[in-house]
Amino acid sequence: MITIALSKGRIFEETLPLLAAAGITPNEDPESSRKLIIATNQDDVRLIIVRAADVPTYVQNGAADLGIAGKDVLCEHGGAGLYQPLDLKIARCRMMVAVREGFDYAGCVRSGARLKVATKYVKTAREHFAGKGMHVDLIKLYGSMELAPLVGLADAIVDLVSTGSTLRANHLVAVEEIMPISSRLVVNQAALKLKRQQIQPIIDTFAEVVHQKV
Ligand code: PRT
Ligand code: MG
Repeated sequence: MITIALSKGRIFEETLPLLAAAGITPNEDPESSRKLIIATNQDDVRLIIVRAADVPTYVQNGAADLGIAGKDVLCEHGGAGLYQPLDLKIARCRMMVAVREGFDYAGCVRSGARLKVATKYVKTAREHFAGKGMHVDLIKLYGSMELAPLVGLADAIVDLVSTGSTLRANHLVAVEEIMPISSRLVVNQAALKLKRQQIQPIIDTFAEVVHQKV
């Protein structure tokens, strides 16, 4: 049995064509089904539906053989024990620093002022600001980061931006890009050795689809 860990939403939607190319069709739609284990048209392939941030944990521990996770999630997780053979170039966005309109971020950077930064991505943010030699107080949030500068919880946020409409709607502006983000295929290293006959063709097919798109 091959188990693939996916999250609902954009990653699931953008993974369907990749699965289809590998001849895998889910028997149910996780958006409407409450099942967390979804069978497929292939008797020996199943999907498990987990939170996006939990995908690396399932794969690292061998509870799933394969998974698809954003680079944001993988950076926070650290990637230990995971083989990352392929950038799938799906669910793309950018990890950005954003502040309230009119906030003098450049001035703070120049003067070395201590900044309060709210984010779900504490590790990524810590490394980014340390790399710039900036002193920051990090405030861990679990969502709706955009609110923090509006109510005085933080001077800046580190968050993902795709269209920019969430920032605009909240009178925030992006002031710095930390890194471009896309989703990667992750593979349990032991599973790759033990089940290579089943796993390698899936990796190869995904790679073909990704390369055809560019
Ligand atoms: O939603 P949930 O709390 O269950 O978990 P999650 O947010 O981790 O999962 P999900 O499904 O929302 O995102 C899964 C992955 O998609 C992330 O790990 C990213 O790699 C990727 N991705 C791509 C994004 C976005 N684009 C994105 N725009 N993840 C989140 N966003 C959010 C962003 O945080 C911000 O709140 O969308 C908002 C901004 O979007 P724009 O279009 O207004 O700029
Ligand atoms: Mg989300």
